[in-house]
Amino acid sequence: MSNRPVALITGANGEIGRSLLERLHQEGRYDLVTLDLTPLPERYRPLCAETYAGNILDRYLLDQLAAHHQIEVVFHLAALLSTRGERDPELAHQINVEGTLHLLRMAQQLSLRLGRSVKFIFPSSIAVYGMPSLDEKRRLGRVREDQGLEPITMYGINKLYAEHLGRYFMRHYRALAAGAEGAIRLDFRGIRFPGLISAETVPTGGTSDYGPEMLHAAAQSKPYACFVGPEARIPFMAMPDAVRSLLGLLDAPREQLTLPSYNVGAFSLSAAEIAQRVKAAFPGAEITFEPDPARARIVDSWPEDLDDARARDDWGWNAVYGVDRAFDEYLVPSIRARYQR
Ligand code: AKB
Repeated sequence: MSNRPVALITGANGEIGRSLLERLHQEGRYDLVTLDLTPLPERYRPLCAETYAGNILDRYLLDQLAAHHQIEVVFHLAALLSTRGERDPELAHQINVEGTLHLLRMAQQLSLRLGRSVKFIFPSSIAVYGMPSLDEKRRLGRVREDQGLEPITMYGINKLYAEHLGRYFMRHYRALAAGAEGAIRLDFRGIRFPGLISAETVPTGGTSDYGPEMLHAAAQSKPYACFVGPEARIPFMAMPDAVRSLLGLLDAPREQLTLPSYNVGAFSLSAAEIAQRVKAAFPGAEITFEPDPARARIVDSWPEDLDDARARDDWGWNAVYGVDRAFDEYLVPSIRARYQR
């Protein structure tokens, strides 16, 4: 172990986790410690100072982690996504809420021990929003952080509550305890992501998965039946931008941050528009629409687009990958290369 500060990444084996690990390793600012239910694949282990396979609900394991590593930054990525969460809502609650509570408690204790605030970076989601109807979804268009917060999925409810928990730990934790005023508290920073599309991995358990699934299926010459209708529209973002946004928020001076959780936007597409782009890149692609009413309803409840003015103003957020660049320079060439290997 070097004398660099330590960053803990939970859910490191997931889509965001793997990309973030690679990027943080390239930057070399932190010793990386990871925690995931499943062991990290061999190729990622050399990037880390230490890897742990275990459950975020295991408080003893978290205590061990905190005792052995001087963690200064936590990227808490572990979560059960929206489709999996609807199949097992109680498990979603345990992982997304109780698990987050354990990590927040650990980060708070570490902040006291270090004598400075541990940064807690939390990916939230468009799932925190709930549009009551398609008319309202169209009327609202790009939603601000304070609009339409009536999520219809367990996952969305969990993420919204976890944002509040983070705000509570940062500003009000144990307000009645002696010496609470002026006590050191963790530094919570949340990001509400659109559906993410990576060229490297196919997501599992989400409801925005039809975007990446369509693309990865076409690149492998597999037919794809899309589980939402052609008109379904939500915002998406390319994975490199998602990682950039996490690091941008991490580095923002605390005094410039005016919200506990920020929208970040890149582009908005209907399922038909994704299919069109996929077919243009892979002319043999066989894409059909066979909507699953329950999953389609979830997508309809999410906003068409995100208003990310606050992130732009407060910490200079700006997506590098607009829709053309995302498809032409990142997704299509990388996915093509990936399946030709
Ligand atoms: C999901 O589909 O559950 C996630 C999300 C939008 O947060 N990708």
